[in-house]
Amino acid sequence: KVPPLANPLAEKPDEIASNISYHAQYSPHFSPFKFQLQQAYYATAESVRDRLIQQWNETYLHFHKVDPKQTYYLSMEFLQGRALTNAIGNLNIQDAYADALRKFGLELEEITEQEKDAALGNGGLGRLASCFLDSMATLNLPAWGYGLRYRYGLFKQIITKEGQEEVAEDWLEKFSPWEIVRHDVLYPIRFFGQVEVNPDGSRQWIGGEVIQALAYDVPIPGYQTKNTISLRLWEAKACADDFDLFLFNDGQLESASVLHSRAQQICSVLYPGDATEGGKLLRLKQQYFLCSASLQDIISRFKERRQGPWNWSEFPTKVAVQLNDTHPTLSIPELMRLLMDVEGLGWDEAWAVTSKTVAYTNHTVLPEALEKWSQPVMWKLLPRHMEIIEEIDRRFVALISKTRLDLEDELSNMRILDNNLQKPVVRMANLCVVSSHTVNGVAQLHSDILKSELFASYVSIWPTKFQNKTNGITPRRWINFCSPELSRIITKWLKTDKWVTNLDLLTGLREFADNEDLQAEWLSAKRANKQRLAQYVLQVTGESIDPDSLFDIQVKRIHEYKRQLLNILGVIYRYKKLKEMSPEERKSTTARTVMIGGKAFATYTNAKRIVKLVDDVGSVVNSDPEVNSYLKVVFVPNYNVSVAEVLIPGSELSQHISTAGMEASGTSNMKFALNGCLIIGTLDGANVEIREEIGEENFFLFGATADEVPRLRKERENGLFKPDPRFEEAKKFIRSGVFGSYDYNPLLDSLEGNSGYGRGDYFLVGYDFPSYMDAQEKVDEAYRDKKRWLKMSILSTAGSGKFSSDRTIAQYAKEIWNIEECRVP
Ligand code: DL6
Repeated sequence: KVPPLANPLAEKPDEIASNISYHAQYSPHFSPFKFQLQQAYYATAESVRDRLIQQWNETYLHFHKVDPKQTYYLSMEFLQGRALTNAIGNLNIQDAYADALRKFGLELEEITEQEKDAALGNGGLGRLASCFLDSMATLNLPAWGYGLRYRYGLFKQIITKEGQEEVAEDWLEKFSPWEIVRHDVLYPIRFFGQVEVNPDGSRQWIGGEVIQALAYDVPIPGYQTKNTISLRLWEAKACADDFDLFLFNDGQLESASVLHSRAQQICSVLYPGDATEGGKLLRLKQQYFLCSASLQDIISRFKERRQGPWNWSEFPTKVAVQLNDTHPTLSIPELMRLLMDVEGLGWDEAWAVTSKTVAYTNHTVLPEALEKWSQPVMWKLLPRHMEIIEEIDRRFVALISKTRLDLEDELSNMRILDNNLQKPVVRMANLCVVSSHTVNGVAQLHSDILKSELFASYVSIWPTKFQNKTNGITPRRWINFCSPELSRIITKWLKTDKWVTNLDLLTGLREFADNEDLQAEWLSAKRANKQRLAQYVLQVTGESIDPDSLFDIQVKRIHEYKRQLLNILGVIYRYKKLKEMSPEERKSTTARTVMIGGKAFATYTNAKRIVKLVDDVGSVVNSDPEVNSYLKVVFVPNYNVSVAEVLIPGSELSQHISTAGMEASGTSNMKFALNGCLIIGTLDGANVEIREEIGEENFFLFGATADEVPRLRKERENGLFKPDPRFEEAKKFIRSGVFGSYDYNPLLDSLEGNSGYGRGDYFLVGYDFPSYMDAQEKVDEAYRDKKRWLKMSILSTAGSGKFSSDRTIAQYAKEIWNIEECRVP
């Protein structure tokens, strides 16, 4: 018997249970009268969604009425992870939902486990965007996210005997209860075609093919506030009359729906392979699709909120557009086009509006990640935008030639267009720097490098344009919900739960770092998290790991600059030494479980070799009875947000060991530190600031510094590098074939030679190896002193306050966007 839907704002378990049963019966997605875990998940999610919709609509109306300046965060990636735990946590109704589900004989945890991760992102940049949305909502800021509704998220990683295999991740296999399609929000998006000059000299882009962008909205609830903002994801759709019924009836089934399948391709996957021309064109289409749909939507909202005539100079006082890296750069020429060709503004007026509206965040200095698009491809796909880009470039050259003769020599590198005859390209980062009012890096060291190296020439023209905004993470997902027991202890000792929205309060733990009672509680919470992690590892790999050993974790995208290779070479050396020890000697060592996880881009061969090596080392070490009670090595497959939520709380040591100067910030370092995990790391990205905050005595530092790296590379080129014998021994051990018959020579060869990106040990693994091994010895020693380790762990959490994304977003709001809180009453 199903009671009618009770109050969607229900808080009592009985009412909630009746909402759940209502959805099970009247929002059916399965055969009737079945209520197993899947059905229960969808019904539970829908009951939570009712509540979100209520708050969401109120937020929408409130923003509409107040008409504040609003930020639009444009990103090709959002790594949202699961939504259910987060939603009921932010709404503070976990206990009521747990009680309600118990009435059906179900546990909340088993229901939340049913949800597939929304993995519409690749790594740090995408997860940052999702943490930012949580903070924007929590801080009651008028802000929205815009992205793409990829049919398949980031691939699922399967580890086989051959190494990593990629399988499409079907996050929409059934459906997502968190998205609402807005059938009334639809914009035309043109590709190809030509530019026509009107009799009055104005220009118009016509012809080509037109598809539609359809809005899907995902609610983003703030923590303990009514404010619920939107993540608007665009889906590509062909127009109904693009289906050629005549051809279809004539048996030409595929030709009949060419535009439908082209539209489908646009949002099929995140980062389609770009080795081919077709792949490159598809990526460019995706980027333009996001930019055009979002800007048409932003302009339409700007108009809708104006009563009576408006002045376009008002636009930047109502709209801030933040470009999450260069992927949405086409927003710049698209906004210019819409303002000039559709709204009839002149160049100067359109340029003033655009450059006061758009700001750009850089997330990398890696040369291969700095986007450059082929000019011929751009002319073909976006002819009007290329005209506009050429004009921006021409005006920039004129400005420098007129006012800054001293920059003449640097001008060719500063220009937006690289007119190299063989391969003319558009440099997207340069277009962003020239056109944005603000450019920021994501950690102090990275922002300094941008100013002194990558964008140095621009700094003297626009000294105030460049800022730093050190990244942050949301404390809700990354401790409060994923480590409830540790959170409860923090609340108990701080005598307040306000730290969840004011993370600086964690410094209050410092005075208790030596307290034996706190240490005992801390130990027991960490131990429970380690047991949960051990259970997970057993379930996904079949490997049983010992919660009494030190849990040492490195999880992130696999990349040579992140140096998972340094980690595994260290493990190999350790294994060799353990083999050489007597059984008695082994007993005095610190037992460790090393876990490494992360996905390698499908075409990045060396990264895939690293995955294979880690897995092979694991197979040998874990089955070696002499050693496996002192060392285990696990490759954790398919690392994603939900896996991180289990790994991070159970970690004790985490590795952030990139070549200095190459990791823009890192955000997992912040998540680990917040969870009382100690860091072994280089002075790179946000490690520098984390170490400052938690104290250098609580951080295991090693390696060259960023300003030493160029000299060290030069010395190596000149044959001056003398490898440490331990490094040579580890490589030789791999070459001896101990870890199987796979050919590791190409990987090891990348560590030899004198120079070259990806060769000649460009990432300085050999140079940093000895100091890394010395730091690892200090880790072993510290871990043997349980009290000391616990104190360091507490101090790590206590020093993590700065790394809340609430702090980062408050700084963006004040120092870049100039927006203010707009709280729903
Ligand atoms: O800013 C978020 C995140 C940083 O923490 C990482 O250090 C950085 O590697 C990452 N960058 C990218 C680059 N993608 N592109 N282009 O993901 O950003």
